[in-house]
Amino acid sequence: MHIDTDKMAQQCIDAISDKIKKLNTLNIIVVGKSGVGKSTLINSLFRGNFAETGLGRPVTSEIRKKVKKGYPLAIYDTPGFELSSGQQSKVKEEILEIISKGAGSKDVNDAIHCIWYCINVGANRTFDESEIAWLKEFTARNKTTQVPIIVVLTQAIPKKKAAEMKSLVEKENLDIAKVVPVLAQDMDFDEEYIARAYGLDHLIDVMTEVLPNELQHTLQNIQKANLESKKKASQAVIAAAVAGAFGEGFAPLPFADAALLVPTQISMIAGITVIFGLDISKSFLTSFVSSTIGAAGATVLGRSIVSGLLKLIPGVGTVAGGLISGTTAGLITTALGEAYIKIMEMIYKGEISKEDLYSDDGQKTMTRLFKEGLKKKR
Ligand SMILES: Nc1nc2c(ncn2[C@@H]2O[C@H](COP(=O)(O)OP(=O)(O)OP(=O)(O)O)[C@@H](O)[C@H]2O)c(=O)[nH]1
Ligand SMILES: [Mg+2]
Repeated sequence: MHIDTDKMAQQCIDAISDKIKKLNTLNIIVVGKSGVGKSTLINSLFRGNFAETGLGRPVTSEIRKKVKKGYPLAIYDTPGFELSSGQQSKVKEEILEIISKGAGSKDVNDAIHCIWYCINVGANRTFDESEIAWLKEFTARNKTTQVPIIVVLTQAIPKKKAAEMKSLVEKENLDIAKVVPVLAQDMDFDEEYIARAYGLDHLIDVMTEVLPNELQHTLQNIQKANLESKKKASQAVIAAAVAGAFGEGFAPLPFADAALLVPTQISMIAGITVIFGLDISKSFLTSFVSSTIGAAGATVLGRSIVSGLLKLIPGVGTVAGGLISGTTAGLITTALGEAYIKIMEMIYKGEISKEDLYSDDGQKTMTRLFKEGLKKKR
């Protein structure tokens, strides 16, 4: 039996597009005065220049909704927020109306999942008390709906000023999730002084904390600011795949039936791809499959490859009676998943180009990563 790498790659592609289709849509309301940096924040946090997708559709007189086809995010923007106190309170009522509309639905896609209240730090600005007043009233009304509110301090430079503003807001003991200072993009002051962007990764961590499970993969798919968070979510995909398929009670399998394991691995690979949010081609997947589990040209877990691979796993040695245990299948799957994460990471960081992946060197790298994973003591 030969492993059909082409077929397996196609199954991965199908599983990826299926998972992408099934991603729930993340709905965020972004509040903040004009020019504070809302659009810059969105574009720096999420892939694909999301904020440039036009003005959006007006949903109320003050609020516009931005969506992009095939992209699991909706941003409710509040342009012109600072006009007058009458207008501010109108925005407040309209947000509450949108929230309560969604809260009545059973579908998670209809709910508002998070509010970012953006305040510009800026070196020469003074703190605007009316914003605290707005937040006080808003959080009181949000008691029953409990939509998490994150106060984002935008253009948070100088850091000292940002820290002062942070404690000013925290002192109010508002019912909010967190105050997060962010500099979304590097800021040039002159030739000599450039303030480096910071805080976006922290904002992703806070989002991870406040969002429900159904939206974790969506967040990872669209965010481009926190690699560690993607890796952590990917590790969880591996752990779930292994526990689900090869956990307790898994009876040892004869090699001939080992192809049964393949769907678990395909779904794992697809899950990790979705978390990284990268455009992955079928030829890349063919290359990955053939240089890892397919390296020996056998069935995925067929006899020859299994005996070859098992020699690498510490403490396993050879297989008795032509059977493969759940633990062993789990180890192979874990090594495969971890090698895939490393490759995704290299692509994400731009350390490896698409051409490199198909070269002999690229394939050798993939084989090496997989084998190292098998040899690792766990
Ligand atoms: N360097 C730097 N510039 C920023 C940052 N955030 C905002 N800006 C600049 O501030 C200006 C306003 O930013 P926007 O992101 O358009 O602000 P906005 O809140 O979307 O404004 P409205 O859409 O008018 O409500 C732009 O010139 C941005 O380039 C940042 O983190 N770093
Ligand atoms: Mg804007």
